[in-house]
Amino acid sequence: MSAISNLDERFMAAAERLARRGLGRVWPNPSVAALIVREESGGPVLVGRGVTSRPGMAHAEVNALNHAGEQARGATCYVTLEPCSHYGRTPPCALALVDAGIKRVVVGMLDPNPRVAGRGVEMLREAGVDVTVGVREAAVKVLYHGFTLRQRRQRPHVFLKLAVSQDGYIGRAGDGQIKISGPLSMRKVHGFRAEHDAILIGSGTALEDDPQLTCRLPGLADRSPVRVIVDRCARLPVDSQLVKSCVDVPVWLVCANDADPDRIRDLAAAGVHIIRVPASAAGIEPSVILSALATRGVTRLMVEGGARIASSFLAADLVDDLCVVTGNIVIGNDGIAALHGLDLADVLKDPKFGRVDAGRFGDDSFIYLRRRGA
Ligand code: AOF
Ligand code: ZN
Repeated sequence: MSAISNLDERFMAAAERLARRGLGRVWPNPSVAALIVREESGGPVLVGRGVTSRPGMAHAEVNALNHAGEQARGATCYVTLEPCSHYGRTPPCALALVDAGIKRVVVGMLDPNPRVAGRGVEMLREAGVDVTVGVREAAVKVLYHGFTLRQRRQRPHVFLKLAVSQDGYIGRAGDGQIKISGPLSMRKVHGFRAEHDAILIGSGTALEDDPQLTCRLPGLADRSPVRVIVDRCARLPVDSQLVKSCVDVPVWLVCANDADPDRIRDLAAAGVHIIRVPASAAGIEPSVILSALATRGVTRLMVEGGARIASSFLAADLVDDLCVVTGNIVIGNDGIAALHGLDLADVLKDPKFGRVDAGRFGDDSFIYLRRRGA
């Protein structure tokens, strides 16, 4: 096995950036990127690159090999996730790499899918290919955290985003949607939406704000995540913005098994996908919601509120990443607290989270935390 070089790190970092662009796009599959590099007398030359296509279509390695053509013979393949070894919807990528004459493969991390889990690397080595595993592994693991959690724990990665005023409120009672964050934060939030498979809010927020929850960045309109509404009693109005647009961007409604059948029928007729789950008087458990979403293929979930949903996910210890944006506004009287039964300042100090980023989006400040050891 050859040692990890600085060049390996650089090509893997480039592959990682490419793979990141596909987040939220190819679920339930992981978004993988592969680069094919030839060692020429003047130094390394990139001859092929590929990313995972939509589910059922080609994997990253095959796209990269097609791009490289005959130039792949004798070259190195940098790939963020272990090449697959199984006949799934596509034949094994490990065999495709061998057949194309790839001489060395550099892998970010092993595939947590039990059908692969090291066998892709074995297949390559048995065919005489030189394989290096674990280049930039910590960074690559972040990309595939949702894919890994879905495989191992039957739940997606959960990213909670909160926007609060300077005095710590998320809105004013009875006032509908209040602008808390400025335009730069909104762009950032829409970027976050594009990187997730699904976005979730509670019915309180859906009724109060009548939001769209789409990604509205120029050129990224097709990157809107599935919109999930936790709505125990199926109260979402058929003439809400969400329902009216559900043919273009899906809406999934998670309601109690005993929710009103007439309401469910009307929503289903309008195109809403209904997910019935067990519920108690206290509501629907976050773990039940996450398992239902994982069953339907969701690997990365963004939670956008309101207070009740955010608190229940935090209290159940089901938040992996947390971003709090503080807008340049004071709400004052009648403010709605960001959380119920929890103090946001305590959550931000909780040692189980580590800070990955903090700074400003224009006039707003933000802090981004991630569960340690994730
Ligand atoms: C790769 N390269 O680009 C991806 C891989 O249903 P299939 O046949 O598409 O297989 C999906 C599985 O393949 C997925 O669960 C994961 O284990 C692996 N994903 N593997 O070699 C890729 N996306
Ligand atoms: Zn594959």
